[in-house]
Amino acid sequence: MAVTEERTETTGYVGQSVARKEDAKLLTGQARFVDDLTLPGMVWMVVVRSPHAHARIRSVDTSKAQAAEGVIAAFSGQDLADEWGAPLPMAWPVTEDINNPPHWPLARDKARYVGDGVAVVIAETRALAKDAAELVEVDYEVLPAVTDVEAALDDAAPVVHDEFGTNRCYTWPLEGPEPGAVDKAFAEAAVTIKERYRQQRLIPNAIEPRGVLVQPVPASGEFTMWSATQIPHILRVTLALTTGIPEAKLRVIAPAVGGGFGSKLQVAPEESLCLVLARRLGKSVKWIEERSEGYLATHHGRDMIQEIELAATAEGKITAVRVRLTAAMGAYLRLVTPGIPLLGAWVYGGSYAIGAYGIEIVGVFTNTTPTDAYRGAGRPEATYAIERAVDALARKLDKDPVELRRLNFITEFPATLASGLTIDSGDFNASLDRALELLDYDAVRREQAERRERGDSKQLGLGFSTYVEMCGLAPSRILGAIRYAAGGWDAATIRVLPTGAVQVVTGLSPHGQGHETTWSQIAADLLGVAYEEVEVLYGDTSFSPLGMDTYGSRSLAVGGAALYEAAQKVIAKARKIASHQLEVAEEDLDYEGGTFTVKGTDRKLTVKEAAFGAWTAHNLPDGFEPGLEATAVYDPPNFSWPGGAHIAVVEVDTETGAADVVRYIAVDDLGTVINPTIVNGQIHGGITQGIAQALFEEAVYDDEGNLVTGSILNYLVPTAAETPSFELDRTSAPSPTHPLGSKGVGETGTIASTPAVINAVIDALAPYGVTDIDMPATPERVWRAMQEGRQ
Ligand code: MCN
Repeated sequence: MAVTEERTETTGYVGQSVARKEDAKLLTGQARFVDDLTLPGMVWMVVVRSPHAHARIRSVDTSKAQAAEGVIAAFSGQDLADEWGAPLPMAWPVTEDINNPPHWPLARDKARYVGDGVAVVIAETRALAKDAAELVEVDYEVLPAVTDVEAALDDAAPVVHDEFGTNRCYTWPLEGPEPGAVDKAFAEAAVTIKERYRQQRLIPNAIEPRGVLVQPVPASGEFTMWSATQIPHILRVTLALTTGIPEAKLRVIAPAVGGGFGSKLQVAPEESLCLVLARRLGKSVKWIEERSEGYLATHHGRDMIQEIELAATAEGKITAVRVRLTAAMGAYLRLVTPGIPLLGAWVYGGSYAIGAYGIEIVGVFTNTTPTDAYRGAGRPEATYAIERAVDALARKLDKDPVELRRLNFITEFPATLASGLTIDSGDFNASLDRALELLDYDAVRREQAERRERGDSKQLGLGFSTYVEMCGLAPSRILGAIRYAAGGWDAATIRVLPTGAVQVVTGLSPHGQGHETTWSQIAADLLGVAYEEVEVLYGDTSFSPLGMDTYGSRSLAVGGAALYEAAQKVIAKARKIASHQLEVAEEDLDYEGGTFTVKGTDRKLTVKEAAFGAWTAHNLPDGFEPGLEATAVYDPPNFSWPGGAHIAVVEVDTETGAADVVRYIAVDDLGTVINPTIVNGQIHGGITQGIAQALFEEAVYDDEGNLVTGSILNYLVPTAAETPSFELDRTSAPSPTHPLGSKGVGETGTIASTPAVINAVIDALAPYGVTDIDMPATPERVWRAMQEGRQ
């Protein structure tokens, strides 16, 4: 990997690539994942899943399974009907009239996708439970299924939820402030283009499959749940609401979690099942997902058809963007399914100063695994559409795609978008300049021309993506305005212990992002202690009751700001102790790096000394509460707006159609960077996921609704061998609304990279007249596009 030297100037820990605190435990196998946990008397749950995409359940006979060796119980959906007061939660009813079907943890009347749970078996061991699950007899009446999102809107299509009489789930429109402005801009435009793109369905592949273990204490009615989840706090609230277990009696722990990428931002049927079965049986119940089971039962991502139109002046200034999305919900609405396409709805104008904007989203039920958050969630789709459309406009006008981008960039900040939100900061030209410099644009274009000239069998293509992203979810009042059921704030508590060691409790729930490290860096700098002296605690509702967890690249943008505010409160308290003990007014104290100094003297008191004084409580100001700790809850005033320029250089083998990414340059504006190595890792992973969508991955269903790509053998997750050595650099336009000036990074790579790669493939194939290609751009698709383009 080539990384240009980080240019942050720092004397503290922030900005340094300190080694990750988490890694010693992870690399030596001492981190404890759910599957490492065993409890006395623990039993195992296995879910019996429908082999049919659409089938009425006539009856479920569990008697043979119940009689099998080691089996403790077996239940159908009907058997467990009284366990829940409400269906699984759906927290984002995007419109008032949304069709919101009840989603019970086990199907009761119909199975609606291959993998839908229809029964459970609980046995002494996992193997015995699996064997007995095969003895459950389900009498299905198989019904015709529909898996294609557009076909599902046909009047003749099978209806997934009979009660609605349609597969349309909702229609959600958004138009800029001036009604009719979009139509007017299109009517007056010198040039218009209309493009149609397919966002294929993707399957998240966290390295650790899902898993859950619930321990009941029947005497007190208490439950402890360990789950491989991104959202222990949201789980606790929603499980309490749906199962009737009092919230205070339910403790949710996210132990070591091996990644999620959105797939563990869920209140899953299996979590709810283990909890109610532990209550019913009075035993600890464990479930661990198998990989191919996860392909069916963990939610999927993307799966939408996009139509995007641009209106422009003759010179290429974009005057309006109009978008229509047809988005697959899958068979049920999970936690935030309907809201995922909306997360992109505000940024289909990209980093460009467009005049007018309108979008309509239609959510559609299909007989497929439900969709929900997958890295980027709505924003990779938006960025793909606008970045490809800008290239299409450049082709139509015969302009350089770089120049067309520059012509349209937003250059004044804060910038209010035609969609209504305000980007607080950015400098898109600066990132693009730096990326072109790293690339050596002219040289690569020259080589491209030479290869074309000599008819080289390996043609070069150059693809750009100058993106802006909306992350750091989110200002609570905006979430409320768009009908999301929860808030977007987060919390931090800082305790300076008597010895001066610092304990930080965060409401986030990291699962690979390295918060122990970056939170330690921030706290150590603010409080003037060593990095090693900071301990970061997370992922357990018993000691961090306040939190909204980790997703949407919100942790640093929201939880990091809460950490900063908590530190300010601790410093303010310590200042009172220093003023009292040094016998000067608070204003006469300077504070830097953990030490208060009386102005113009060398009389000092450190935060550590103040903490010891706060513990002995022998000499505190009147009314001062002993102990040195503070909690802050931070609700962000705006989203976080990272942006930048990504460039892919692709070599296409014209004989086989194979596209190979040979160079990848990413220049991102993340404001203040806390830990460059962690950030690079986030960008590497993100870009790899974006390349995966462009070239490799696709969930394919057959006409009966079977998932054809049902295993990691035929669902092509790329490895390091399929990616180039990334060339990374950064520019910085610090966020004015974040106390550290930082912007989120967790999704940038995924959001930016997919269109860069596809634009590059299309650019390589320009001599063949190719202007479009579906994802993933497999060798076969590329080869066929070349043959069709030639005709
Ligand atoms: N960071 C930094 N400087 C910045 C921005 C971030 O040093 N300017 C650091 C943060 O302090 C944090 C990490 O980078 O340690 C990521 O921060 P942030 O952008 O706030 O993202 P989150 O921590 O909220 O993580 C969520 C994000 C998402 S939405 C997905 S999806 C994703 C991702 O993180 N899933 C991941 N990265 C992942 N990484 C791993 N290993 N596993 C996943 O499942």
